[in-house]
Amino acid sequence: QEKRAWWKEAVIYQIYPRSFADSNGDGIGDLNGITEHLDYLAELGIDVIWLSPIYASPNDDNGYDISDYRAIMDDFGTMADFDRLLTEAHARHIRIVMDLVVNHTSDEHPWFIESRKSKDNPYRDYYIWKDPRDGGAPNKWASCFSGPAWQYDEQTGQYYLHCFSRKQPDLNWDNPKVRDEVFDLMDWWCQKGIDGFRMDVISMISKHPDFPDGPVHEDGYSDMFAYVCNGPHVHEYLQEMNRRVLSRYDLLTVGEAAGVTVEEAKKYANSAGTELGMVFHFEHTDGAANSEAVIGKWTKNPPKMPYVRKILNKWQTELEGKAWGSLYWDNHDQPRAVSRFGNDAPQWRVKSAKMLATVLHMQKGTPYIYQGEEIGMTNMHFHSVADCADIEEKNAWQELVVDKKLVDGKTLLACFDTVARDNARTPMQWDDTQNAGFTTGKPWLALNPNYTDINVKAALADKDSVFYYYQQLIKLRHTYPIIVYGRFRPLLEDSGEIYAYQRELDGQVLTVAANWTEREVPCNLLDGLPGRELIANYAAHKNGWLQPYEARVILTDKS
Ligand code: TEU
Ligand code: CA
Repeated sequence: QEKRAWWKEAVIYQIYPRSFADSNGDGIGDLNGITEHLDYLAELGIDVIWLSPIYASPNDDNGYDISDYRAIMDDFGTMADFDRLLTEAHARHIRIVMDLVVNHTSDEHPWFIESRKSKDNPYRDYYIWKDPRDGGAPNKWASCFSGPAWQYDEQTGQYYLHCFSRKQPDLNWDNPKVRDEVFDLMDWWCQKGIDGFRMDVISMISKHPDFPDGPVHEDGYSDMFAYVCNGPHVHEYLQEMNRRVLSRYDLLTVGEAAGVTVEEAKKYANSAGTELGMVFHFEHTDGAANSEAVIGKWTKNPPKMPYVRKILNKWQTELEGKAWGSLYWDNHDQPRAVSRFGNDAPQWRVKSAKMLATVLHMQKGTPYIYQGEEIGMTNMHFHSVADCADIEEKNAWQELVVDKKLVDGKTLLACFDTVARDNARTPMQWDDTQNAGFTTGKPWLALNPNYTDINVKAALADKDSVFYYYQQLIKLRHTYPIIVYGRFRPLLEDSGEIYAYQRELDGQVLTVAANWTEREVPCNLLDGLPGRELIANYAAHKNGWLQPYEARVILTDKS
């Protein structure tokens, strides 16, 4: 029997503050903008908001490069605004989970400013510095955002490691002082009354002590992932974090665990609770693995349902009784769910968005909704690299199209339309007025022009909208323990079109069937099944068939 916890029963809503709501007309979403829309989130019924980073930052990577962990980014407001947001959220029984970005800091963080000054500076070992090798970088690792993972620093003649951008130097977690600092700042936020942490690339805090090259690719770079993810001390450090901070509060913790396997996840999110509550894995969203890539993560192709199903089913069954899972289709690093996994053509957008929501929200684990997903927001169309704001896209363009000419611009733009992070970062579409009610000024990133049709106002006015379907799914989760705690059992695993499974708890059975295609598909799984329909995205079903993108959920009581 699963141990109960509020964060296992909760539904989380992720806010990317820069793109959510602008309260002061500077074109940038902010904390007061979020506070103004809390009633909307309460109406949706979510329990928790995960805020992407709101700390002081030079914004090389939109706040994932932090220069002061105890201050609010000027663009987003003040600490008083934050305190008000926290109070107002709590008044609506909505909890707030902060993004904790401590694999790296900004190069403008005082620790790094000190660290780079001299080899004997007390902060030197806060970061990872190495001597040059053969007059060049210490090894061949490529950074996640193109180019080498090492940056040479004139001042001291050494290189520092940055797994992400040059302005995101990696902290040295092997230094106990670094761990003290991190645990202190976590404690500071806990004292404020926040409700948890989403931990950015927490699987990367322990690096292989030898920094081996690994197999070097044609372009002269090697993959660092095997040497930076799930490293030798990662579990030890998280257990220390758990002892020193997490266990002293009642928190939701979710580790963003790049490179995590299901075996590793059983340690990070172990049921004994010695590390984290749960982790995000990337096996079902990893573009390179689930559809043919053009280069690196860049692909033009949709993922294939049987692959996605195989991955999700594996995580459902393998974690059972051993670790808690998380459920998501998209986030601020991923394309829009309905465009990637569903069908965003006007005639199928609503149906397929509801189908995807059903498949995910009836599974075991804590579901995450990314802002705009609940109204079926879609991917953007990028006409040129000038339409992109994301450092990952801009660097990829420079390296792949301009410098190395490995792919032509048209192809890379098509890949951007398919998987670029900016798809998720176009501003939230509130209504059909200018700039979708997101801002009265000039938005920091162009809106998706389809905001005239797809927006919150329209969704709230239409009882068949994606919004009300999500609202219903959330209510169901809050009503039926089987949806939270039921054991998962896969069905029809050979089907190329249908994703089906069951959940079981105390003799009750929940049966879920979803047609992942725009064709009618024969299916008699639900015909004559005793019980009642909890939710469906068609008003009437057809015996023997699942209609295009049809999804249904039947609850059968103990006989
Ligand atoms: O992401 C880390 C990560 O592993 C990826 O999701 C990565 O951004 C993606 O594969 C690039 O294609 C986290 C944050 O979610 C992301 O926004 C940050 O850019 C990154 O860490 C660095 O902090
Ligand atoms: Ca603003």
